[in-house]
Amino acid sequence: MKPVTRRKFMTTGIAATAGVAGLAVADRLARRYGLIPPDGCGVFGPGETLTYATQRLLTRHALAREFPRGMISKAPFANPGAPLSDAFKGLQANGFADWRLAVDGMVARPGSYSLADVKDLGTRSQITEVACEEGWSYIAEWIGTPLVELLNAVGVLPQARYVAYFSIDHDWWDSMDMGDALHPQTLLTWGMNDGDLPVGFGGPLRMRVPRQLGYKNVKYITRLTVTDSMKGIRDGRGSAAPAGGYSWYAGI
Ligand SMILES: Nc1nc2c(c(=O)[nH]1)N[C@H]1C(S)=C(S)[C@@H](COP(=O)(O)O)O[C@H]1N2
Ligand SMILES: [Mo]
Repeated sequence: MKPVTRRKFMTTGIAATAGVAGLAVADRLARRYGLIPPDGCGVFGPGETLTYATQRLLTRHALAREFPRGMISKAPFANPGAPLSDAFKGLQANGFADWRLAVDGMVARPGSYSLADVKDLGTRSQITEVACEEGWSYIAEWIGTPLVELLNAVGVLPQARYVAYFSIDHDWWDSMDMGDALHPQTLLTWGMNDGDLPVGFGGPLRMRVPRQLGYKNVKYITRLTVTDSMKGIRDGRGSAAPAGGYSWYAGI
């Protein structure tokens, strides 16, 4: 008999249990391995926990698909969203020179980063797809600083489990687990298709987490919080999405 890896065992264990004994048991198993999404006790319940836990065990290190340059969309769609605030427009008026990204929570060195400070931490570009939950998508080149570089600079404490990120506008916010936060394709994005990131696409600074659906890709981010729990952060569900009927975990 071939030795079964621990991950394989856990994955097939969780999936098989779900079929045989129902989702509640899968939920208990996932809980044992700490694979519970922040809104896992809510309306999406054990179903979402199963999707999240199984995908995480199978795809922990997987890369989102990257495309050749020729596949970049000629007319990418900027989802307009609500109008931008006066606070945003004030910062835009002087070329975002005063834009700051605050980093707090479970970090050794909380700080406030200008766009130049972020860029100094490193650059990566990749050609990936934005896929909206409503069914449309486009491919673009995204240029930014891997989130992991910033997390290394601030020194994430070992008990951290999530990174929450907040927009200056639209009450939009979200969070991801450390697997996505430390993933090399997760970018604090400030460029697109060889130029600055246009405001319509979330400029000057947007989270790009290409392993998840469009709504996790929050535009106009001004704050990151590293935490071990979503309780006490906004509505406690880890994201603005659950209030609108979409799950916290949106892996693709
Ligand atoms: N601040 C903010 N971020 C946001 C949104 C928004 O309305 N405001 N819309 C989200 C949704 S639902 C999607 S699908 C993508 C759309 O990205 P795009 O405008 O680049 O197409 O941005 C996400 N990020
Ligand atoms: Mo969306």
